Amino acid sequence: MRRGPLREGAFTSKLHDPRTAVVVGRRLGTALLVCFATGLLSHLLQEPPTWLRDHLTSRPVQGYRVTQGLHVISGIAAIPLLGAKLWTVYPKLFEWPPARSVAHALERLGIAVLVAAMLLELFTGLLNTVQWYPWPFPFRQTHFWLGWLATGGLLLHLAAKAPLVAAHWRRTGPALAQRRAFLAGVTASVAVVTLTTAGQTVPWLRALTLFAPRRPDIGPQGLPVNRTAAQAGTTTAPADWSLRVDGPRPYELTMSRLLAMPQYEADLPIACVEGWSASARWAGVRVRDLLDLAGAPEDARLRVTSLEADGPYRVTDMPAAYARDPLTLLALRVNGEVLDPDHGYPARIIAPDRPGVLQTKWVARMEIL
Ligand SMILES: Nc1nc2c(c(=O)[nH]1)N[C@H]1C(S)=C(S)[C@@H](COP(=O)(O)O)O[C@H]1N2
Ligand SMILES: [Mo]
Repeated sequence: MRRGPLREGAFTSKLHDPRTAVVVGRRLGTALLVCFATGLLSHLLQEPPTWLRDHLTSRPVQGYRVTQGLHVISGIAAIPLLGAKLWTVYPKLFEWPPARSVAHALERLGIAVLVAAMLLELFTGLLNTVQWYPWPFPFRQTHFWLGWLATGGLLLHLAAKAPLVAAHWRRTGPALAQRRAFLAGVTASVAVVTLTTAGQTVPWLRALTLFAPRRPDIGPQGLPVNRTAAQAGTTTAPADWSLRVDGPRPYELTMSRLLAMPQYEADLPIACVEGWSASARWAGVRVRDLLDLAGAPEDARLRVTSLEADGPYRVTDMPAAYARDPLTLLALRVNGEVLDPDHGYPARIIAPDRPGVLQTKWVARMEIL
């Protein structure tokens, strides 16, 4: 049986050792921790559970841009780190005997689940940044539950390996030139993938944006587009478009009536869950003025419906903290021009510190809840 990789001494590199595994593991663990925490936050913001809904705040204005930027940056950085970590430990796959005890078998099974969940999690996340979904299951729910599975598996793995991790946290043997070179290579890989993709949300890295799926300054009116008006079937908004607001005092406003209301400006980013962000100067009517006109109570939530016939973001709910924020607009203009159809003409929602998916375009109706 003990042939090929199963032979005694089949792996000769000195770097398949616990010290290298611990050093790479520390970096990978840090990236995964940041990725998990920011991902969790993103899920909570996108679909706030009832207990959280009324405690969310609309500040800092760039909050979601920063956390979601970090989510995608740490996720991308984790890919070469996971590669390095798996290379360091892969000889263990051929351990002999395959299981020494029930505990050992269970630990190996746990690692199999951990590695599978982690690979699938990073793979689905990476493909989401390019909006490619070559699988039959829903991305968001799958990514969410795989995240828990991978993080749970990671904690169990750390618990099982705690003595080994502790023993190799500091270097015990002599410095190894090979290890230093390997770790420098890992650092360089992480730096390259990070620096060439982070520009999709970090403005001062824009010049290095070689591999990011989006350049945040390319698109109509200098802003990228995820779902175009053509894809949403809203290229030609009805000529008699008017905004309908339902509440204690329901009303309808035509475009000219909307334009006759006090207009405000706000510099706010679209911060897409896929990791790109772009700021723009929006102008339009304050949502809170529209709420007051409809006699909405201070703590009322808002439901916004798009002209779009269907699509996952046709209807969105907005907790009171966002609806009452003076920066939250029903935007009619962007960067000094009437909205391009791809950016939501005739009107769109723009609010501070919110995921891009909730910045509803082609608004038809608002409903006070
Ligand atoms: N009605 C509607 N609004 C929508 C969407 C959509 O598909 N339908 N996409 C959202 C997503 S995912 C993002 S990131 C932003 C992008 O806005 P932009 O195309 O103006 O940059 O719009 C949001 N608003
Ligand atoms: Mo998005």
